[in-house]
Amino acid sequence: MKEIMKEIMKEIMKRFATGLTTLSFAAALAAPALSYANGHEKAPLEIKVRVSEKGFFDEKGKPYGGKRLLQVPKDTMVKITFVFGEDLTSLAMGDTHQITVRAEDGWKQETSPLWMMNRESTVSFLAGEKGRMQYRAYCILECIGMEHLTNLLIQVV
Ligand SMILES: [Cu+2]
Repeated sequence: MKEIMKEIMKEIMKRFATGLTTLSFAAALAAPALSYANGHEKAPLEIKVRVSEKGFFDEKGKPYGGKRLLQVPKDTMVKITFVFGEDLTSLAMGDTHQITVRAEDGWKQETSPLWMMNRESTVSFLAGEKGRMQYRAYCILECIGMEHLTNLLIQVV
């Protein structure tokens, strides 16, 4: 009787161990599939850009524009999250922005409208895809400060 119990326990332990192995194997298979679903080995580059009546700013509050471009490495998935960045005290707080990112060949992607109730929207693209070496981001709505939201240059390096 004791021997039978031992055998059963052994069998249970064996199955348990096999089950665990199967699980971790499945997890190992699933993980890269999730991270690299786009088929590119590099991790995506995530950038936040604040949008306000004063223009485009980085996370530290430094303005883009003029000679200050946004540079992104070639063949990298770039995710730019545009963030509604109006001051609470500004009239523009009630404003709405909507940003288009456009390449020289006409490819473009738009954010959703950015305003108080929808403060973030992300645009993603593969930098340098189809020979695109430069992108330009600008607001497509008539807004306060639209003259400052015409030219965020994104350069592929
Ligand atoms: Cu705008």
